[in-house]
Amino acid sequence: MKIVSIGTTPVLAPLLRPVRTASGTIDRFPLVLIDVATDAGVEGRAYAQVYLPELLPALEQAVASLSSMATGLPLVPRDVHAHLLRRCRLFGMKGLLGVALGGLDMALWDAWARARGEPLARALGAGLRPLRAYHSVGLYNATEVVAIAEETLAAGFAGLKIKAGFASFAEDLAAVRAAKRVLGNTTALMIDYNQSLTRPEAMARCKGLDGEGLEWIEEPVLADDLQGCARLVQAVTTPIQIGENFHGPSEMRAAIEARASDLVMPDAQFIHGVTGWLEASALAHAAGLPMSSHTFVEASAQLLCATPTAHWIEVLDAAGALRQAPLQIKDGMLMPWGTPGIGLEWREDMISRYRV
Ligand code: SMN
Ligand code: MG
Repeated sequence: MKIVSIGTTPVLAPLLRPVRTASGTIDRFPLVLIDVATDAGVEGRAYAQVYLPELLPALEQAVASLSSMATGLPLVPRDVHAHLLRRCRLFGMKGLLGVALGGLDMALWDAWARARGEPLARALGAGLRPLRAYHSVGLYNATEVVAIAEETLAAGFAGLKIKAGFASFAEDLAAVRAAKRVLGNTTALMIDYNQSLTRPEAMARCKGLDGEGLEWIEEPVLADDLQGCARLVQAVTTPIQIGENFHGPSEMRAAIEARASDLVMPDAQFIHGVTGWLEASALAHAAGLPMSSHTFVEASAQLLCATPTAHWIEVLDAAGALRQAPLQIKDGMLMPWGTPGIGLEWREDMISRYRV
């Protein structure tokens, strides 16, 4: 079976509510939908994402450029991945190019699993199983967060992640305590600083949050400040979580060697797709690190079933408005779909409406 074409469609996907972070707000999710066609009529679907609409054309072009190097090759995802890494060796596969590789890789693996009539997890030799799911939202103050926490409980999530990084630590702490008052001790609460703090401020705020019963504190300092993260791991009891910005498995390996976190949460595209995720899950297993996901709920649901140290699945449903199948969340768990591949069937009417 050969790859005969790879199409890209840029869209600004609508969100239920903007994702406000301490490092910027996402009103609509800039996605590049990726559609792989083969000479056997099997298709593959996935998407890549950026966080700024201004970067969407560049991401689409990066996907198209890599696609030109993959078209005509046999549909053997690992071999295509290795071919693209070799071809781009001089330039390097980080940043936007690495993200494009991740999205393309997911689409190739989707086609590969569809060709076998299996959900991706089963095609990888794993059974489908329910995954502990948390609701991931933006930055909300102590007043606003109450309704969000109530909605989280009503929706049946096992956890809630709110962003933090207000101007004052007092505002962070107030939002945490307001959310905890609603969630109680049975529903987990995580916070995410999105790399917004300096090292001294991060040390002060993480120590100030110790004892608040948080599931984790995410990206308190810059994602590549491994020493800064390692110091926080040593200084506070609350688990430090990083990983959405690991550009490929090699950066995850470096973070593990630096003991930069208690937990890891690679992003399916940044980690370079299914191929990269499988390497990352082996690194986490060898290091004994619980491994969660970041966005890309469709592919992540399949991949976490094949991840030995699977921890949480993040539910921030960037492509939900464009996708036919609704998420299945009940009693705190997300049940991966049993349809072939990663379960992405587009709603063409919504794509027409939101394409740019
Ligand atoms: C996040 C980052 C970028 C886009 C959406 C959400 C956030 C998370 O860091 O962990 O969900
Ligand atoms: Mg995050």
